Amino acid sequence: MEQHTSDPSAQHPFTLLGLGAMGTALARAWLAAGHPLTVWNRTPARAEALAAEGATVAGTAAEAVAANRLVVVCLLDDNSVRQALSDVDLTGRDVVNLTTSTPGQARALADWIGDRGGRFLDGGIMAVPPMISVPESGGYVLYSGSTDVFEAYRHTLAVPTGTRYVGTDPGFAALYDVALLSAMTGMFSGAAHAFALIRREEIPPKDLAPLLADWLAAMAGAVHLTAAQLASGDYTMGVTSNLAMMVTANATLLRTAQEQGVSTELLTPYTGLMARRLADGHGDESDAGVVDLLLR
Ligand code: FVH
Repeated sequence: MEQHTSDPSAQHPFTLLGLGAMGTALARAWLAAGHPLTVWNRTPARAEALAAEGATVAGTAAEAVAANRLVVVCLLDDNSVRQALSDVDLTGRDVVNLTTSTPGQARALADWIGDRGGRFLDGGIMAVPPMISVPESGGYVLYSGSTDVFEAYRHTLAVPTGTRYVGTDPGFAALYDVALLSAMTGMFSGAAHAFALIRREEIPPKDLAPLLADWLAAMAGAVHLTAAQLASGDYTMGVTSNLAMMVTANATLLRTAQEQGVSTELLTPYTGLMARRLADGHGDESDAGVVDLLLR
């Protein structure tokens, strides 16, 4: 069984389980870089194109895992990973799981694989398939779990996109991943509300889109101040837009929605929390205190 070396130019053989949209993009990146790849997919037809591109196609997950020490997994969800690996001998295997999961699922999977003689590294992919093999796209994979596994394969893992190791806790990659995806969900919900506001007007959505993209990008940097305030416990530190002003402005946002015949259901969860903080006497602070209101 080949041990990966620290030579960044070496092209080591390994196994990839899962040839969905993301698994296929990853496979192509590794094949293009010259890595001998053994692949397996539940639906064999999805492996045909990759066979033509040089991949070795295994008939079963067990066969694929037996072929190499490093096994990268990119399946739909935690359940599919458990199903695919249920009857597979993992002794001496290094499993790198790029399947989206919760922190709890990642930790449990680390134990499950450890109990069966394997080492475990979890990954959270911060990229969509077209960003793979495009370094300037800004994509990367968050990794956490075994430092030894990350160090052993870091050059191989860096082939498709960037890598960021975030700690030995196997749940941390998933936690960072879900934190970023959750923030993205809030951003998309805000954009949906913005498009709804102009929907019945003679304003083409394409006229709003560049303004929206630039404004969101300009505001995104505010998270650094929020982080500093949360760390210090002083939510008045560096405040330029205080909560009292923002809650008054929120009334304008909500009234505009009414005027435009748009539901406020995407806005009110957040504006309601801001109003609660104001009612609790935090008008001179930023909205960082909303974070504390969310903790149960
Ligand atoms: N695609 C994306 O935009 C996102 C970007 C960020 C990261 N995600 C996560 O990556 C994982 C894989 O996503 P995907 O895009 O490859 O997903 P699909 O194209 O739907 O392919 C799913 C693969 O999983 C196989 N599969 C499903 N259930 C099972 C099962 N019970 N046993 C074995 N394999 C299973 C499926 O096989 P098949 O349907 O072709 O037989 C595909 O190979 C995912 O965690 C995203 O959240 C992607």
